[in-house]
Amino acid sequence: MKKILVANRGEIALRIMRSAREMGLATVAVYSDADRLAPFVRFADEAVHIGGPASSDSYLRGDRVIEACRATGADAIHPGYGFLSENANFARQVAEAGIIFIGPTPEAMEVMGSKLAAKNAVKSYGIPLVPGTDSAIENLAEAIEVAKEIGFPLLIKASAGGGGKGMRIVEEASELESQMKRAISEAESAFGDGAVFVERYVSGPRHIEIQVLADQHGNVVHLFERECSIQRRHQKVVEEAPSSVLTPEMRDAMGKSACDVARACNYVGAGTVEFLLDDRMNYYFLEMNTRLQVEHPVTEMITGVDLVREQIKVAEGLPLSFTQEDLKIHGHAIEVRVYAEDPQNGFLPDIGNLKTYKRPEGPGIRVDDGFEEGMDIPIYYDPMIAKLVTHAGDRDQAIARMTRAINDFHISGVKTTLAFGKFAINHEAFKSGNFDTHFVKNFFSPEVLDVFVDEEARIAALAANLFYEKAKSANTASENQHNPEWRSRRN
Ligand code: MV4
Repeated sequence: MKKILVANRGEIALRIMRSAREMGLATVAVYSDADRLAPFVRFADEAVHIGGPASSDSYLRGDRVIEACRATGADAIHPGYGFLSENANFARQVAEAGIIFIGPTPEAMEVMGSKLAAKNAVKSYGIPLVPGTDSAIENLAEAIEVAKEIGFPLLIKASAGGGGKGMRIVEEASELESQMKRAISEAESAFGDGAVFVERYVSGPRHIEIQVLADQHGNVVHLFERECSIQRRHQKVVEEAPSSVLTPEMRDAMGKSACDVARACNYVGAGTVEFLLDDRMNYYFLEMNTRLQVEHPVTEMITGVDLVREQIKVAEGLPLSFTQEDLKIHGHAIEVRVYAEDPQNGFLPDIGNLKTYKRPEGPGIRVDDGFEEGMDIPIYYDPMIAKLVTHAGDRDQAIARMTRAINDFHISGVKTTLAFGKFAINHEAFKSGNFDTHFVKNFFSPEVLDVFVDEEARIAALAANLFYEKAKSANTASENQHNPEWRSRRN
């Protein structure tokens, strides 16, 4: 492998190319009209324009991506996340074109893309599953039969869904028929596959996922968990590693289960196995994501492993260079996603120009982003501006470091979720570790940010006043240099 094409954009394209370059590989970017001036395009050794700003005209055009590979002589494609990353047909076309797809086989992607196929694949491995059906429910009589066993509330899920798409809660028997009908017709129109199944509804669960790595020689390891319960409408907001509730024994058991899920589909590369953890610390396998995930940096921070580098080595056919026993957890890492959204106005995307964009710096801080000061945030894609990651010796220090990093992240021109992140990680429930997937719903309302936003306004006013006083006494003494007010008002 000599040259890698990255079929993605923004922060993840940049992040992948950095590892590729460190490995001595040449890099090719593909870009849309909207990304002509983006840092990832400039960073690449070569760049190929593949179409208009809409994803469907560019980043989702597998044919143009493969053509760009041919034109540049790239011998591998890294799909990043989103876009074509979990498209089994694309992976197949890539292989047929004689290009290496940096990821699992199309077959593994297909098995895990179908929640029912996934359940059946792992059946013989003794992995805990939420009580429910393992084949499509076709009619009401069947649903009533299952409901009698598992009770209410229950959850109807689309087999082709995932990531929260195509789920319906049924509170009582009288709703079962209408909800079934709706779920089936929704699944048909959304995924072209009307297969639905039923599970017991686990209320107030935690979302814990395990990072796995598998090579082409049958070696599978896990790189511990990420706690991802702090999410809003299935969009993760804060992720951390390790989880503050897992005992070493639980971690071991869930890690082994995750490796078994990977084995069950002959997985190759980096993947993530999602589990629910209920209030009695029972865990259940939910689904496997067959890609590198947005939140992979927290795992990199606590393990010291460069996951993209490992993905590339595995795709080249090299065996993993470490065993499970070699892997240890070092300290604690937290990621806060910074979106160009207004948390005080229903998280509406607030695209525009990044008038000010100053990143926090210092030990234990990592910022994965794809923007620079003065750039416009395009309306066509995900409104994530940056992933802010802190790493420290323990969880309390990682929280303190994140708070400091958020305070030192200066963005103007667009509204961001920075204050929301600060609210979340400093909330009593987060600090204590006692929270679940309902955190945002339970604790967040737009007013809770007033204190943070006001605080910023106060500091700005104070700074302006200090500046004014200093200018006024510029040719006299410098008594304002250690203004005690300034110190006491800092947070
Ligand atoms: C569940 C569940 C409760 N009970 N399944 C949402 C994402 C998808 N991976 C599966 N999801 C859920 N499945 C049963 N049987 C609750 C969720 C869920 C959830 C899971 C993880 C993170 C956030 C969530 C938010 C709402 C619901």
